[in-house]
Amino acid sequence: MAGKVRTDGRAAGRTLGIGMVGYAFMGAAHSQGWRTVGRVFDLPLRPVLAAVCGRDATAVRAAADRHGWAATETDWRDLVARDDVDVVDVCTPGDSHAEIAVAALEAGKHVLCEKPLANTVAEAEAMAAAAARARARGQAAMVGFNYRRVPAMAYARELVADGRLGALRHVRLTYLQDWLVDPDFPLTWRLEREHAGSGALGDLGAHIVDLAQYLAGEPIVGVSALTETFVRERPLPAGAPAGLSASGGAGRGTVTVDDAALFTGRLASGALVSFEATRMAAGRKNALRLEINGARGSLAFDLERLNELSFYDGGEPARSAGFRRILVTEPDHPYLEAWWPPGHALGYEHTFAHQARDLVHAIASGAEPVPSFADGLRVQRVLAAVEESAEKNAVYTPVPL
Ligand code: SOE
Repeated sequence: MAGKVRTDGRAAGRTLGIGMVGYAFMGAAHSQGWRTVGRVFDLPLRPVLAAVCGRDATAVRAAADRHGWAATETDWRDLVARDDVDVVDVCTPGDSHAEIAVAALEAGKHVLCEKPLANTVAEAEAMAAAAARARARGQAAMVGFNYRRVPAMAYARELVADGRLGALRHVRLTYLQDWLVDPDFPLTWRLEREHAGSGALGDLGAHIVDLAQYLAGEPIVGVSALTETFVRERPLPAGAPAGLSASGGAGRGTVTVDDAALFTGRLASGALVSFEATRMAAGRKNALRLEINGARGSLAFDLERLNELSFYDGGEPARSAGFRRILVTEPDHPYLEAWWPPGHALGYEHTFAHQARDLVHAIASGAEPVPSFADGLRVQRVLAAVEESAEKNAVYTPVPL
């Protein structure tokens, strides 16, 4: 499936044609990843930005020029049908993930799909089934939980898997943003259930559910939840959003998703997990924070300081023990071998290059990429369970004094 022999660039060898659907915030981030990955990492296949697709011909041409795509399409079916596209990268709102990803897999393409995998469990099940059929034909399907590719997160997973924390007791995760705190922020697609599936829950909660299961190496087996929509009506948008910004126009519409989700869960081993996802935490821009406490030690992480990991080793003598800060920039830390000398920090955008790197290796070796569509489905089931629990609203009122 992968194309012509090329010898320029670090990723010498056969090319791998990428076709991307969608070019807004996530499309821009994925473009950066695809543009960079073959120049930084030694890869068995050389990604080529073959074509990008969007409905507006002028806007997609401008996006192609800005982000380095060779050609444009205005119908995703035409992108999927192109001979120079080996991988279809789905960066559209959730309501089109299933249709595009399943069609691309059935057309023999590899697929990378943004998170959350889908808007519903039924869609995610269809996607996971299509991915399993495609896998039997040698195709790869990966879901874009990019925060697994923060070097400190991949290293944290190694520490947990190596038993450095012992049996896990607590996992605590919060993901806080504030771009919805203004009640006049317009009703963009991320606030409409029919397009986004859910609100803070699917947008941010999906990341922390995936991280909890990834870091612990075990599934969440039960949840109990509260969700809330604080601002129920907003101005209709005046035009297309730019990143997370947008301006309001005439008229108002109803918000059909949650603004915040608060839930607890239990891991298969019995460890307790707490989650909080909101886009209304004034002053918190992209604050994904977590702490894991085990019988032998603890870990703590803050995405706003993503080159650092705090580690407490309970095996050290009490008088000198304490949380210490590990600067995760050494060449033998995950993904760091190809970047800068120690201490020369990485950022958000690098996670997309790492994601692309891992997918290219999986395609070349025939290994199943992780997170797979089955992993995406597991997250989707947790999100659905959270919504069900919140709807049932089994709240017990304390007896007044
Ligand atoms: C918006 O809330 C958003 O872009 C999410 O959709 C992304 O998944 C997250 O990585 C950053 O914030």
